Amino acid sequence: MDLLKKTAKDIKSIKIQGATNLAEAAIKALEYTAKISKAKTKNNFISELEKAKSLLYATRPTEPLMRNSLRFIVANAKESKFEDIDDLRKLVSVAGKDVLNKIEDAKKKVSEFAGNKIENGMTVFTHCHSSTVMGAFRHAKLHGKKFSVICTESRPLFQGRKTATELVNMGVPVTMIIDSNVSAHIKKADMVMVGADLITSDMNFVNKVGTQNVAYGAKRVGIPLYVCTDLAKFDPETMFGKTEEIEQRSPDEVWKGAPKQLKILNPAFDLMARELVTAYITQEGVIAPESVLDIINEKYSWITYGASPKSI
Ligand code: RUB
Repeated sequence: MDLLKKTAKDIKSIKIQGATNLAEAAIKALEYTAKISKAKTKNNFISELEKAKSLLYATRPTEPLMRNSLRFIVANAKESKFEDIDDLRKLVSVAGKDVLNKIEDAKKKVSEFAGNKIENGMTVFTHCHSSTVMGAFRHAKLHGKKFSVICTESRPLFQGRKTATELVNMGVPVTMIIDSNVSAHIKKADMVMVGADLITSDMNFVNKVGTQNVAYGAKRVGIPLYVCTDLAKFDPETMFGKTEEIEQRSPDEVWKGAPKQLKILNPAFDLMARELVTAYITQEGVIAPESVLDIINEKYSWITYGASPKSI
């Protein structure tokens, strides 16, 4: 199987998991498509890229970091003056590397800023598996902070086990709880740190299903909720009125062999209102939800590049 098809399959099945990891894999798959293209004209080359982009978009509909990255790279190729396929191939490779560097750089900064928020003696509550939140834990640990973590299992696919295993390997004390026990344990934490899949133009965010319980729990017991995220998870299409689609996954993940008449709902994500967010911890620092859009408009035109009401 070629790398494009394999990547699409692995993203769909969650073998490649989390917004950052899957966006990076999708960028590499697009670069690969350009590299092996046998197109003889620019039109054919671009249409191959567009096809690969659509295949990757369709794997997980709630992932703007992937969409923004692929749209930027393809738009660059489309709008360039180059006609020669080798020149276009190089351009895709350069734009791909540029976006990958931006993503890695953002993650490093977010991990550092979020890690600085963790103080000695703190207990941090997290949900699912976010490579960005893990980066914050790693940063805090490397800086000699003594802290502990409470993490959820994150059913039905148990991404919490990945979080717990990584923390155990890091030497950070961690307690795993079952998802339905969040309200009993959240009061033991000093703060919540979660990742994000998406930020909307009204500054709400989307993350793994179950985050809503965690966020309301944090509000109820009066502890802060920090969303550790690359600003490139902003979905520009929400500026044009798009209502974010929440990915619905197979009922088999919840109960394989369930009675046929039974309706099982298995959404991948929750949408959280901005009022539940203490701050977004981003590559631009720890910022209030209200400031996110201004920063994106001022400094991150690549995120909105090529997005239009027509793309909805
Ligand atoms: C993963 C999830 C993560 C975000 C952020 O969901 O909700 O919190 O994707 O991850 P899934 P990161 O397991 O369904 O992909 O910080 O690594 O981008």
